[in-house]
Amino acid sequence: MAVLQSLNVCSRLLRTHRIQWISRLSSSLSLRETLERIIPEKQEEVKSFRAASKEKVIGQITVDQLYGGMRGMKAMLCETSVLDPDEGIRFRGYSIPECQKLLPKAKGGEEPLPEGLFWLLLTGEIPTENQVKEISKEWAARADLPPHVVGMINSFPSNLHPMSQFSAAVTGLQCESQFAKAYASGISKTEYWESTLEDTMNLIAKLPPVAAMIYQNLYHDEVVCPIDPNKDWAANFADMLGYGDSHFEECMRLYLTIHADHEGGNVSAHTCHLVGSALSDPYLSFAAAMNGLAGPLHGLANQEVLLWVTKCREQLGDEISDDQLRDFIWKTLKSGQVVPGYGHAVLRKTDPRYTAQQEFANKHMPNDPLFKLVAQLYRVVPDVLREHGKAANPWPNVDAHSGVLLQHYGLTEMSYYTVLFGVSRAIGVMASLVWDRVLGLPLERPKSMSTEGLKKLVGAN
Ligand code: CMX
Repeated sequence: MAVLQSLNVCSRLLRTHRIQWISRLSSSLSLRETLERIIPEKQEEVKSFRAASKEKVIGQITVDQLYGGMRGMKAMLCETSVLDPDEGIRFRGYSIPECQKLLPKAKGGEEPLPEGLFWLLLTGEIPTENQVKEISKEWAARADLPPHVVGMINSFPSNLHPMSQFSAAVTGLQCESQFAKAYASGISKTEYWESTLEDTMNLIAKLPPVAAMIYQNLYHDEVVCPIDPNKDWAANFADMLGYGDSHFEECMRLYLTIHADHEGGNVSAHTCHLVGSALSDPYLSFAAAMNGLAGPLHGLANQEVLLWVTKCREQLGDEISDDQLRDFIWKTLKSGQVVPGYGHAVLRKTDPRYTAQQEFANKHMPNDPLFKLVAQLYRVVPDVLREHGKAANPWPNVDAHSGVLLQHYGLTEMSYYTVLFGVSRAIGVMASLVWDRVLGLPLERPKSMSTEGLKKLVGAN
């Protein structure tokens, strides 16, 4: 008995030491080494799960879903994040407040570094401060733009929307694709993820200078400042935009973290996955995603919110009563428009990305008049939308709040806001694209039906 007990103690000690040793080892690995450690295990898990469960039914499709934008249809895979209708987004299982608490921060800062979220989305693990610093350094080192892209951005006409400039410039970067080169050289399918990761790192690194050039050309005619290799990605971006004070840097860290990923079915994520499934390279896949993000029902809603709120202030002044606000909202609805920043295809409660921004505003700009108006809208809009009776979700989404923060710091050019969303969205959709290649996901090709075919299928006249 005594021998057994001491054997148990020994094995527990060995296990504890092994766990400590593994976690010490893990915390010193690079991103690529971490992925190399994780990938074989995950591939095996998916392979055996798929083989054991391939006939299991996970849902049914109704005629209404076919005409209704496939809402609720479980039809795709996304490993990086999951969206719960009531709770909102979880990145690899972590809520936004948990990410705010656990992800590494800049020295003296309170908001998480987007580099840390990228690591989490790719690996499922919370990185150490050093690991995040390495990513910041790598992105700073990879940020140079090829001369033809600089020339291209400089020659865009000022009436080309910033999102069109952004997506065109990303397409212009495509000649740098390591994936396209590797594919052309005939690499094996099992190696696709490695060059996809290289493209992902290069693309994310280059997005801030691309976006900053577009901003400076359109609104300030200033030259974009060089990257500082000692600063993090968001702080460099803030500098390049010309707003390099520590509060704006914190705002950008939060902004670029919370907009990064919203599971797989939203238009930008789904587009990136779909285009990537044709083995179009990461640059082409991301440019396509940005063309989807540019729609007013998706990412452009942050521009729409500011236009709408500005119109409200122009018509009603700064002191607006709840009754006046109610009338203004009704006017919008009666003219057949949507209330921008409210409603969601999946969410049924206030978007936690809205709440995170509200908390930031409460901390940093409690007396900002625009923040007060947005808070007043939060009190008034949901009841109006309920009475209107159409929107399944009367609560605000991420876009209802982001413009307020940017306006406060002087970034007032609302037609630019979706570009910031796009820079952030790269983190999520590109991490997903790497996993698409890790798991060897095939060409996406669902079956479409005609109304005639559907009628026959369900036995309708
Ligand atoms: N104001 C007025 N009407 C709204 C509404 C809103 N904010 N949200 C939904 N509705 C309407 C829809 O237009 C639809 O009307 P019809 O039946 O006449 O077509 C009806 O309510 C039912 O729509 P739903 O099932 O609640 O919402 P959907 O899943 O079809 O659409 C979304 C979701 C986001 C497109 C919609 O809520 C909307 O247009 N919101 C305003 C735009 C916006 O904020 N978009 C940003 C979303 C977040 C993001 O992707 O960035």
